[in-house]
Amino acid sequence: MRRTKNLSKRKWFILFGNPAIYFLMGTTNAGTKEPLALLEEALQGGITHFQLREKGRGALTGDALAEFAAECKGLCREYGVPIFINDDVELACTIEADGIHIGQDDMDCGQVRKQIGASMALGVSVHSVKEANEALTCGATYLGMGPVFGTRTKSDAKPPAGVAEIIKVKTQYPHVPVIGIGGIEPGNAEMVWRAGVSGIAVISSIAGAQDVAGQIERFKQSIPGRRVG
Ligand code: 3NM
Repeated sequence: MRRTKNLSKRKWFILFGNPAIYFLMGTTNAGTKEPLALLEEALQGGITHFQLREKGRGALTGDALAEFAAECKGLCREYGVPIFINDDVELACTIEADGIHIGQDDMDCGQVRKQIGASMALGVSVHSVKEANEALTCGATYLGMGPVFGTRTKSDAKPPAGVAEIIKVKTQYPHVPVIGIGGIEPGNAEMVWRAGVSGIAVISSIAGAQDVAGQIERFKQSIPGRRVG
């Protein structure tokens, strides 16, 4: 069912209050599906967060990307789901996204916080307590940590790291939302939840599913204590 919510009035600090099923996608992840149709299937299926991550061969750029991003935002608004933009401050500001996500090699995190101001959420990929500390010092709202498992989606991904560093970061910063990413599927998600994450971020296991809504339901059932049936 569609819900219309004014997310601009929503403060970022409650963005990860409930377990998050955070879907990442760009046009190059949609396979044979029409990208916006795939996003809408995922929204209907109950994703809680969306990140536009437009990467790889054939990725949209310039006006085409801005137009696609605005369409994604419109759809996300209809379902009351916050939209994040990967790596592109200008695009995030142009479409007034709810947040931006950057990696360690992308941009200086403090500089990004200055550019986006205080009200936009900032996600930063980190791999250690040290990087977590640096990201939080320059104003990160949440941390992404991965790859937990092997992934073929990100060509320059580091070796699989499991959940050990996630547990260390959560021990040091229990109140900071951490999102696990990389090779997460319904069958291996439980150990990620048990490491204390606020959410799991997924590309291929949702984008490539025949039954997108069914797959999202399986992810929901992987949340300890939330199993249904
Ligand atoms: N970042 P899939 S792994 C975008 O380790 C991304 O920071 C990673 O895709 C990291 O769910 C990754 O298909 C790819 O494995 C996630």
